Amino acid sequence: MNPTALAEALDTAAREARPLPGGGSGLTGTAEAYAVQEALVARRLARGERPTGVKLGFTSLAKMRQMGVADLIHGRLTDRMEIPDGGRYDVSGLIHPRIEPEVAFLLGAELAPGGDPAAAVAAVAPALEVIDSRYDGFRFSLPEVIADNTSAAGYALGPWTAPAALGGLRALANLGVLLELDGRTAETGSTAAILGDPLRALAAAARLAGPLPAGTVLLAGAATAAVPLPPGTHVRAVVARLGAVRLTTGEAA
Ligand code: 0L1
Ligand code: MG
Repeated sequence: MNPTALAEALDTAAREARPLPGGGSGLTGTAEAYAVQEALVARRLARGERPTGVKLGFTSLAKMRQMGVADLIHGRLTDRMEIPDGGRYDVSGLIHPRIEPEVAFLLGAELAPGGDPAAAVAAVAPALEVIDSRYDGFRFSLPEVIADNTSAAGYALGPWTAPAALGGLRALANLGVLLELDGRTAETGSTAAILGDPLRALAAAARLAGPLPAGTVLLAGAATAAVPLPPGTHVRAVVARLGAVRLTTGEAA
């Protein structure tokens, strides 16, 4: 399938919540896969969506093991994907959503590849990411998941904290992370699972997708494996010292 046709097929799969079979795209290289991702995101922007940031995937061993891959990947975020903190999120139009706890960065200045990530950060926040692979059963090759904008579907951001309030960004290297569904612990972990220190994710994002302009939101990657996200569920993620972020999925029809 050529890149434009695959981008259209992935876009339609997302809009109609009808998954494609994974493994059959014929994509072999990452350059080709990112060209498909760009064409896919361009379709969203042409419908009026606004770019808001970048996300990284497979930044933790738990996620790499869960999905059977070993490479860092990146995708694009848009305003249409943002879920207000504490808000309601309709999952009825999704295929098989999963949710994972993350750390988000807000850039106060441009970050070029090789630039100083700490100097560019305006604030950090606890975050939730909803992923929804457009491939049947979350089964895909690495180029296929890159083409599918790294399964991006939605994200919620908790309160922003300035680095000075943490005594500097080194504090982020090992903070406890909790993911609760309906008040029950679903996953626990540490920010150390994110490349050993989430700040490294920022440097990686600048290298892979930079320069990143001021105002960019970066989802640094999951601190735990992702868990299924059914309708009618209250979700809360807590990152020590950063606080909590919440969402509730709509009831089943
Ligand atoms: O956010 C992520 O970790 C990207 C994951 C992409 C693969 C998946 O669908 O789990
Ligand atoms: Mg993620």
